[in-house]
Amino acid sequence: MPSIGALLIIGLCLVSFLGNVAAVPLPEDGVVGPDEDGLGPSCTVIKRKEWRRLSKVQKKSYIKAVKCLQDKPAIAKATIPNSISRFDDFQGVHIQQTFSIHFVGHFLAWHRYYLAIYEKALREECDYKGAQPYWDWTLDADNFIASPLWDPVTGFGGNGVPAPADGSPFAVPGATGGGCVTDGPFVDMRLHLGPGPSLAGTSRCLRRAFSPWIAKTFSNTAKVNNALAQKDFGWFNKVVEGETNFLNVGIHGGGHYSIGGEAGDLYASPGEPVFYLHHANLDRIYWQWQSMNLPARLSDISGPIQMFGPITGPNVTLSFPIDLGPLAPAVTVQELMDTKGNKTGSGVLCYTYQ
Ligand SMILES: *[C@@H]1O[C@H](CO)[C@@H](O)[C@H](O)[C@H]1NC(C)=O
Ligand SMILES: *[C@@H]1O[C@H](CO)[C@@H](O)[C@H](O)[C@H]1NC(C)=O
Ligand SMILES: [Cu+2]
Repeated sequence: MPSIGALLIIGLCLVSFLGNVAAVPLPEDGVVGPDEDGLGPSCTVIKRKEWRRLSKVQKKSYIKAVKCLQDKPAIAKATIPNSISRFDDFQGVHIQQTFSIHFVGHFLAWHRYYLAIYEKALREECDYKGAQPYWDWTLDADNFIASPLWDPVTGFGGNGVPAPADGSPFAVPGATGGGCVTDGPFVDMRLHLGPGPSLAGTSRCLRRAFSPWIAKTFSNTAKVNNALAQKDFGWFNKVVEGETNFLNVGIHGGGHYSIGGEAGDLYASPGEPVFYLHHANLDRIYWQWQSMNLPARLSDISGPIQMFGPITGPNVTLSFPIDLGPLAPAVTVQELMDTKGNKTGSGVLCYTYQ
């Protein structure tokens, strides 16, 4: 059993009213027509795009929707009493389930569903018209600090203020900053849950501790290609998640520890708004891997049910339940295998990547 300490560290719609004459609704950029595949119109497939392919207006509308979620009252108070906002609800559920959703066979399926429900909340509760954007961090691996994601106006703001090292032997290599963010849309954000496993009510700032070394070492194209080259899901998942040490944090850990601070907290990382763009990118890579051999890979699932579970099982199968607690009804892994499953009648999802 790994120590908890060790785990801690891994741890417009432009409804175009042309004046008030002939209101011609323009198709929302990023949404494709219901008939794009010649399939039934059971859902409208939305297209998730890389952050820098969004227009300025789209970027602002995404960030506005995230802030809206941070202002909407929680619905999960029955199980997470100190959750204040809908944004907190998501973070709280991740904190509660940390030990049952990482280093397990359903790690990618669980986070896939979690993201889809977050995207749904942005769209249905906060009037966001686009799809969940993703962050292709390979584009920033060699110049992490210069990433447009950290732009204070058209991005998520930058690094945390320098903070004294906490003396932890698990300090992230190359980490800088460490304190509260000093600019951008989340400069005044308050986190109410965490850090770590704590669900006691707090009021904390958003912390970041950029590590360009982590980005360069783990968030590069060679690492992604290595994951994509894996022959079965078991190996793909292992390569993506990596290990609980800084010699091999995988591309999952790369995204988390390159941002650091809240994002580097195995439990509380969804308190970092960029968490959702990082995980969308992992999900995109997962879908890319599946798409290389869809007939086989729409049903390839394996890996332990229990964290670091024994090789002798029990293992995750297609009928394994994925539970988001108060966020959404439970579904099976099977229902999450196809990102367009609701269109083909095999699941609950309805998005694709561009
Ligand atoms: C679980 O999966 C492992 C690795 O694929 C396999 O060796 C083991 O037999 C499986 N356990 C059960 C109970 O099926
Ligand atoms: C999936 O599609 C069906 C119609 O085919 C619809 O009734 C159902 O609500 C959809 N599920 C989700 C989760 O969107
Ligand atoms: Cu997670």
